[in-house]
Amino acid sequence: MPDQRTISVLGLGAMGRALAMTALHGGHRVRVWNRTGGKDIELVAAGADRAATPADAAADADLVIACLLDHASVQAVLEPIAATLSHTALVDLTSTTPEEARQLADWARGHDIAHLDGGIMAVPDMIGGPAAAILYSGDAGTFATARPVLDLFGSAEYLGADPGLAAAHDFALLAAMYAMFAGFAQGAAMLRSAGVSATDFAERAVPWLTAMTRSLPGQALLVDSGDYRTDVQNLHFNKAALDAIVRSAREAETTADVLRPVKALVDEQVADGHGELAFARIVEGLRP
Ligand code: FVH
Repeated sequence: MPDQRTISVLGLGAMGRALAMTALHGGHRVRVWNRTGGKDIELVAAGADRAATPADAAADADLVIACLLDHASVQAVLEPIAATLSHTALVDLTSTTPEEARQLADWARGHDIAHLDGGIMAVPDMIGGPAAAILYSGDAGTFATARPVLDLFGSAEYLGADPGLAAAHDFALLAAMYAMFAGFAQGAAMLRSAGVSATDFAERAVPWLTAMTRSLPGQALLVDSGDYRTDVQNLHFNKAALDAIVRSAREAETTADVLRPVKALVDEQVADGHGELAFARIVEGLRP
């Protein structure tokens, strides 16, 4: 293997294990560490080296990958080994907020650690497959150097030098995902009282939501231009629709808890005199 590297993976939850196994299958030397024992058995059987401490894992590694629960656990694991990490490349694939990513980057800079933050847009089973995407931001040199390894995990996209950019995109995408999942739950609850299973609902929801996502680029143009004029389905129309859906939820003896914040945003726009404009204008109600 011409470009075999020593990769250290700190954190062997479901995602850390998937990353470590993928790096092993890519032909790299992989050192693994986890706070509690027993999660590395398959990896060690596949050829990974078990490290007793984070410092042992990170010592002289070409690339240190942290994949821990959250920012606090990243700090707890990395801060005591700052000296070991000095002059190595650190990729943090833990989900953190943009500010937390920037804080870690500042800390890393202060210890001569090259830092790259990553937002994983995949679940563990997808790692190494064609549907996995990971967004990166921070040190461009580290992205370039680590690229052959990062490409093993999924498509790798570098968003820019601001270390918070990957996390910002990650959480924006997750916000959209959670709203969609919650919308599915609301619809499933409403249909359940009509005796329709969630399975049947899902069969209809998938093509419907897929078709609706095609309107997103058009909505984005309105948001980016700030010009929300529309010939179709203005906020008056959407207010009437949401009022009826909330009544329908009541008839189905479910709450409308998922819809209520959406309705509130629409109501606010209409009350402020924007009823002739497009639904996308609710984004203005989300500004501070
Ligand atoms: N799993 C997924 O689908 C998502 C997809 C998108 C990205 N996320 C993020 O990836 C990070 C890790 O996720 P995970 O799935 O591996 O999570 P867990 O299986 O819960 O493993 C958590 C690991 O973190 C270790 N840990 C927690 N607290 C500490 C601490 N204070 N000190 C040291 N290690 C800590 C934990 O260790 P242990 O409990 O086994 O001892 C696990 O190794 C995460 O940010 C996701 O949001 C995954």
